[in-house]
Amino acid sequence: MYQRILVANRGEIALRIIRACRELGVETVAIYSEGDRGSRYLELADEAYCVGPAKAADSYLKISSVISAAEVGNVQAIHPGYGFLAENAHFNEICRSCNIDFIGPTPDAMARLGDKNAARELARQTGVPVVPGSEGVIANENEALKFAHEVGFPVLIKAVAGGGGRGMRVASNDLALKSALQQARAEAEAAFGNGDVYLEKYIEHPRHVEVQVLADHHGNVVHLYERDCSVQRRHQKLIEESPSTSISAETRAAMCDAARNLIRAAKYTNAATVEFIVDKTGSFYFIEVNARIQVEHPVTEMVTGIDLIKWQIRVAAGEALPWSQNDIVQRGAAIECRINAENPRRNFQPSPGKIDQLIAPGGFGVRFDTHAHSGYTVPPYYDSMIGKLIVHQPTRADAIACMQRALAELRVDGIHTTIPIHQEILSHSAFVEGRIDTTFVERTLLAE
Ligand code: MV4
Repeated sequence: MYQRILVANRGEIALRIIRACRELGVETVAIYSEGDRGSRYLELADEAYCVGPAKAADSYLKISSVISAAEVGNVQAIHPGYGFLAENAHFNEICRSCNIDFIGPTPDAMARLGDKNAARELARQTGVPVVPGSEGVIANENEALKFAHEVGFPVLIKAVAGGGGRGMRVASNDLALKSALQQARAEAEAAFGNGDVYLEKYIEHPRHVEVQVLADHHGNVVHLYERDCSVQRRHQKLIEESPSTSISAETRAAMCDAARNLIRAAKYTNAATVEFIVDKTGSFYFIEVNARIQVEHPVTEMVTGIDLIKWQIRVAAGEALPWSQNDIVQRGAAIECRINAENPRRNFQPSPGKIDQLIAPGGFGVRFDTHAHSGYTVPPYYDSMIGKLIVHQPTRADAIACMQRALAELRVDGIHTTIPIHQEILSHSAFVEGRIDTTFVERTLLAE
């Protein structure tokens, strides 16, 4: 096991990783930007180094500064968390060339799955269902039109380098497809430095269901069931839960199996999330692989009883996973609400500033992962998520009641938060009955 690792992140996930390390007896080196100076969780690390100004591009994203902190801190490994450098294959490569383990997949496996088109091709070869799509990158307008006429409109243009909905365009006829193709190319080129796009049949009103997988360096690959992340707004997830209400037991088994096979075929190690969309008929299609720990990992931890962060670290250090697939059970129901410093009444406008008072909820089945506290100032420079409220109960109905009780207990004074929208969603009949797809929030709640 490692003696000392660097946590290349901030906020709640940095704190989450520091906590796991403390329990493993691993020392931690934290990094912070000038925008996070004095953050209380930094005191829980054994050391903390400033890596630059508040702007992420000059600090958390600056590879030379992060590596310098790792060298000075004399660490054996780096945990990247999510966001920032977590899926940067170049950073991953540099860590290894400096003799520092990157706690995540190899740069090869990361790059193999980071190219959406290559990942889709691998899925196809592995027998994992994929949305009907173009054979690789679209060369020109005629090829796009030809594909659209084959599978029928609407079609979706996706960037090879894309993700999280960026560089995506829906088109419903020839004329729209021609202009959408140009727009998508330009947007992808600007955002990712790669204008390559491919086409898929557009699945309307999809549900978003993803499978957590863990793989070690000894050939063991297990899935930890699914999370349903359909409650989202503009590709920003609001609520995640496990199990999903969108799939049958048969679909669950097939989807989890498919995810496991894909990760094995990719020769991938560490934690991965295999993302699917599920259509109205219950058919599922592979979308992409997220080669990092995800924000919503706690719901999986609650239903499986497995600490994903600890296992990421152990697997990176060469330990073997101790379970066969049958040992992993999905017990009860877990729900997570992302608490963001945003004003849902003002189009989710960011609401940074000082939290005058924060009172955390507690009690049976309640977990609150946050770095925030009374007197904490939410900086304006980063993601607006200030915490995650997670509940675990025997049934989904119990979990909903527990979350409503916990949300009512949670007090965050001084800034606006997404607490009211969560209360609205949890009491909405469509959510309670599990009738939710990715259009639910924008269609139902924000329409008034
Ligand atoms: C799709 C789709 C419909 N049809 N692909 C959005 C983010 C990216 N990871 C994949 N996404 C989608 N791909 C086809 N062929 C609809 C979405 C989509 C979506 C997916 C997951 C979660 C939320 C979403 C919201 C809108 C659209």
